[in-house]
Amino acid sequence: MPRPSTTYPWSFCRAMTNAIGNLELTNEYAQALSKLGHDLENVAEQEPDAALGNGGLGRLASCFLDSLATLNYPAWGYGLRYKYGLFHQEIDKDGQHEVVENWLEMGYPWEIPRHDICYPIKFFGKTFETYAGKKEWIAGEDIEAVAYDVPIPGYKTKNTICLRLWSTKVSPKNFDLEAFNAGEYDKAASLRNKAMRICHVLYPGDASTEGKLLRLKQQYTLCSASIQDMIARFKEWSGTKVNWNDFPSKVAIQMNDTHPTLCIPELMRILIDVEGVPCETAWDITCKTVAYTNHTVLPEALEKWPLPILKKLLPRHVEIIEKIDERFVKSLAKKLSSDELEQKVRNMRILENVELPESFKKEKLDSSQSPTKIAKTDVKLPRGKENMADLKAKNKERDEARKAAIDQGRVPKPEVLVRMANLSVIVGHKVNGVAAIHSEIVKKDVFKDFYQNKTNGVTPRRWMAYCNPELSAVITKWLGSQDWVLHTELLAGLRKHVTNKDFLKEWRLAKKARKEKLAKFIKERTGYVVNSDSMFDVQIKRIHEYKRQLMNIMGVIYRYKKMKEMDPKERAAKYVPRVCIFGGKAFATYLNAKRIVKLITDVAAVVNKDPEIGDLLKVIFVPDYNVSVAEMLIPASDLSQHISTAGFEASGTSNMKFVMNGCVLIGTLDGANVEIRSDVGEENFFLFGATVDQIKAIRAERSAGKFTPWKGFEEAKEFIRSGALGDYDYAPLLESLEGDEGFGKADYFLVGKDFPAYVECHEKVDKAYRDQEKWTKMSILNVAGSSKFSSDRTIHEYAKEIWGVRPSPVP
Ligand code: DL6
Repeated sequence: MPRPSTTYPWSFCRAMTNAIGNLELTNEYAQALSKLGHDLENVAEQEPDAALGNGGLGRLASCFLDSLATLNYPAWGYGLRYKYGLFHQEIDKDGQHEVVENWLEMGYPWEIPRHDICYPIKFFGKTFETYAGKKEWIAGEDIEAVAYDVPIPGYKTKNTICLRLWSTKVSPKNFDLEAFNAGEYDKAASLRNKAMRICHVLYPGDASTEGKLLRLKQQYTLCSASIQDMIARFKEWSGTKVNWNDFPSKVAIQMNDTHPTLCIPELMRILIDVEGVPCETAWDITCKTVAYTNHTVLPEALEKWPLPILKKLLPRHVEIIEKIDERFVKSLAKKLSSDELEQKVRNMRILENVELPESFKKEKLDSSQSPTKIAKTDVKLPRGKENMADLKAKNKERDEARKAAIDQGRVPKPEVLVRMANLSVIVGHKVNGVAAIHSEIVKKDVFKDFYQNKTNGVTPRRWMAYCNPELSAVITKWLGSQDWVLHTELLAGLRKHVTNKDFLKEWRLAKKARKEKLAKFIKERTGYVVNSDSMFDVQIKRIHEYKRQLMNIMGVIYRYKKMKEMDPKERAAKYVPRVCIFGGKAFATYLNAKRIVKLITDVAAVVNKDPEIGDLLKVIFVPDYNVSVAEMLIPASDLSQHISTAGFEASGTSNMKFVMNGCVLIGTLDGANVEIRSDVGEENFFLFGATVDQIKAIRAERSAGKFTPWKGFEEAKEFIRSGALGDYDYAPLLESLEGDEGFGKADYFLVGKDFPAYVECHEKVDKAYRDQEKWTKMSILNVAGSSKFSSDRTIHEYAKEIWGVRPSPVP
């Protein structure tokens, strides 16, 4: 084998193994450790996962950092250093329990505390106008953000970039020594506790006002510290002569979803109030500096914050946001006719539930004014399904009725909300979605102009070379070099070997080696024994109704029921042995997601001990799904499920990882599945289910009472209801599949509608898997067609088309 770094068969790829792999020092490390009596794999496994994200969004950012470093871009990543990461998932007889994830318990050796890099962060207080006519914000709470740097080395390059994580503390000058000496210890430590709380946990509950304030404090801390840091570096670069107009050509900020949206008013505030830049120039600089990536079209995931809460916490920022909103509304008033104005403004402006002032309507009539710069944006903002053109008239009627009811005091006045996505779209110079179909939806329904597509990608270092050394070695051998790790387009070269029996055999052996490892891991984690000759069918991702783990487990129930109805010969002729593997965390307050977890484990308990079924069907829920578990499962999978309701999954990234590891997908035309299917070849992808275009008509049919569910679906529901799985109350979960109308009800995610096609598609999977040679070819052709899904391609696109940045290799 030409290169040492992928030949070492470790199981998990943590920061250490990733770093030594990228530095091409794996074998040297392994040898050095062995001389000291240690095994690299064991040492690597001691490292905890830094669980600083919730799912695809954070993991995508990590892949991007790897590509940025590898491709020699001068980039920085910013985040918060949470004391406790995403919770640790425990499963018992009642289902999922969340336990604190104490990843810092033993310290984290890869971070470098930078006590020299520390910025003040302010909250609450009031704003004043100074005698000089400037705005000043006198804060009510002062804390500090201190940097912890995690180096990210690139692959085969000297370029190492920095992930800077902020932790919060109080300055000693704010310690209340007087209170302490008076024995009032709680009072003395009160500010310190408030500061510490900010970086305590990822995504704290935000149902209460206190919870909302805490989340906003987190978001603002990230934005303020990072912007101050960028400005400090820009000033250092500028030397004695700072020309603020150079800022956008030196700094590009990519907002990864809406959580960092407060970067916008913070950059404006610092430029105007602190640096004395004129408002118009600050506006221009800010627009040219920030760009926004939208990662979801789910209405509930688009952040909106109550204006009074935001105002209380960040009074100066709200003034700036209100100004941006006002400019935007004025610009619309100049562009649109009076009849469209009200509805358009309602949809597009930053503030929700604010009446349009009469003066704007009047201004509309005054056509003499020239348009302002903000008039660049003509966007249609998210209103979910209600935003269809044909519902316009209905909406107008409804709005008028609602307004009358509010005016007459029959219903309370709705709270004014700040729509963070609208703010990002209005100010950002580019907006992009994360897969072609997602960007089409974003373009049509959400953000009409200023949209781009940047299909996501994943790093082939971690997700092929390091997590699957066995398959990587086969690829390297047959391609003749390891260059594919940097140039994934070379993977297409595998196609020409697809009829070579030796190649097919080596491929199968490599897959089998990973399956054996996984079988061992499953036994350790769950106690269940699985046969590694079975098909490994895997669905791992956050548990959500739109991702339809429910459809998967109902499919398993249906399969089990049918098997029980058959005699052993018939059963063995129809079905290939399968291990159906699930993994994923349900958000702590998302009850239906937790019920789905419980359902999977209940089905496992019944099926796995049924002697009549034996190895023909096993069900596994791997607890505490995280990156390390993914690295164990993905290389060992034969089939993986990406079965979201069409139009709901923005992209998905695990689908890309599975394809790169020679796993065949079953899925809907959703997210990046669409592009994957086209690149690997339609015959190498198991497609089923309603398309985005069909869904509207299906829902209409359903609410007109015209939908008759398939008998097989009713049988699966009946099995759950029957008590065969124990006495857990599944009624609320089953109710979500029933009824005629409503979000989250009436089978909103079309499980029943797609179920027959899903079951039929699995029959095709069984048939294809029986022919092992055919299946191996499909597996190879998946890898051969996976080139586009490298995050190297994605990063080059962002750099060229959004940031205007070129690689700058370290000399
Ligand atoms: O773009 C990364 C990832 C996509 O692959 C997933 O399809 C999408 O669900 C996820 N989005 C989020 C946003 N959620 N919020 N808030 O996690 O982004």
